[in-house]
Amino acid sequence: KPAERKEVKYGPITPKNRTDANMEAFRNYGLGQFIHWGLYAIPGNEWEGVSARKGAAASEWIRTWSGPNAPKNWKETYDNLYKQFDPKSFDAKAWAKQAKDMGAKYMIFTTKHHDGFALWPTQYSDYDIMASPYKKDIVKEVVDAYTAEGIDVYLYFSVLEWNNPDYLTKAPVTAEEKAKYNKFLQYTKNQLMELLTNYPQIKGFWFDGTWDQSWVQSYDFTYNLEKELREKHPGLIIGSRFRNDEFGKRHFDSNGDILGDYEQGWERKLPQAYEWLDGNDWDAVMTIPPNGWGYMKDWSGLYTKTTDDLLDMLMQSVSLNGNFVLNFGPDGQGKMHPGEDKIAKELGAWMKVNGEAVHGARHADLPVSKLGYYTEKGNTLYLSVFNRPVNNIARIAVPKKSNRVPVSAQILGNKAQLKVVHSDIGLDLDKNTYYDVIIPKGYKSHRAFVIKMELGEP
Ligand code: JFZ
Repeated sequence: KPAERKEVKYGPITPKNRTDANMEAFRNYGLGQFIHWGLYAIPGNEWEGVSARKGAAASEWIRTWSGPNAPKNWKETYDNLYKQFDPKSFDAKAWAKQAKDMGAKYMIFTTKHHDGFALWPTQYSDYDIMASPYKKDIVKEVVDAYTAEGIDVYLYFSVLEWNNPDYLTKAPVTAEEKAKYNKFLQYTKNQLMELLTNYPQIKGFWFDGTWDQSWVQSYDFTYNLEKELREKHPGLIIGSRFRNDEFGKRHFDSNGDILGDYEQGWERKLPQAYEWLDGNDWDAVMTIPPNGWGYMKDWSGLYTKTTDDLLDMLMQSVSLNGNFVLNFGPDGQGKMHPGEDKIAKELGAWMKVNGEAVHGARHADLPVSKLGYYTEKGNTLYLSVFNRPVNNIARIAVPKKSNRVPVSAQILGNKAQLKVVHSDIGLDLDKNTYYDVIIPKGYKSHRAFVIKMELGEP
């Protein structure tokens, strides 16, 4: 943050930490699902059976890469994939059921990625689902199915379009460029208004592809567009990746104030300390492969995150007041990758027992634990134990000045009451005191488990 406040005309439109019901719901989600689905699902990161790129390649970017086995005119090939898009196994209700069983409370769906192909029937382009053999409104199916399961829907929307002749990367200079790009801006606005008209149930937008100078320099347009979107859809939630101020500052304006309702920069990474977040709402989005949001046929040779890895990230996120959003990339027929199915099941089984430490839970103001992550709900404190101590003593440091300390404890999914012992071991006596929760030696768990503690007077 700058020492002195600067005059910023195109700063935040909504206040930090909105207190309305929609934002409260956002804070309570804990776990979300992202779905990247589009034409890139057909190649699945391969040209004729050979990976376009190995390692940290993002499969939904295949149009930009030739790769060892790409057809000569691979961009043209890609731009004709829509003629084959006919997902016979697509079942939005099955996806929504899976997400619900996994414990997801919101989902983000790609209406249009960087390739520009719209998965809904749009009046403003011919490059949409109606041009494909499928010819049905996929966005509607998804919005309806998830809403019916009680899962809030957010729409991912890429501003950037690779193959739109009106799109520019650099800020327009000539009159001709300006006319073209203005047309593009109008088109973007039309599509966004159209999405709000068609799918009034949605809770928010998850914007992407807003980093090019053309968009950055359009701060007057984007500021007004944000206002119009909010007027049309009261309560709408927009992340910090939508726009920037007149000095080109994205996510946070020149005074360090967040632009939008939550910080949207945590992409395949997590904040390591609560202080980093400056009290802002946030979510983190995560892939299972190293980087690959769209379908990847072949996971071999890649490190794909395990259920335990993901649970660790989930609890870290929630303990820092954020939502953790796990990405799925269904194949060209609409089926999830088998590896994703497995993870969804395992996460769901864990969430069934431990979900109360996630949904509606908040950051707990306690010294960080080496054993795992704290979350809290009213007078209930949760410790998700990822590192079980060899002596089975879960030692909880409590600031001396605190008027709430653990008075009783159990393990979620287990009825037995655990012993709680005040063990003032004499370290940093002026600051903290300690409460030991005794984990029964016979208690076995093959994953992280959650100690639930009631807090009361010392
Ligand atoms: C973008 C897309 O390019 C990608 O295909 C995917 O949809 C992902 C969710 O979003 O990629 C980004 C965007 C922002 C950052 C990194 C990758 N970032 O802010 O670090």
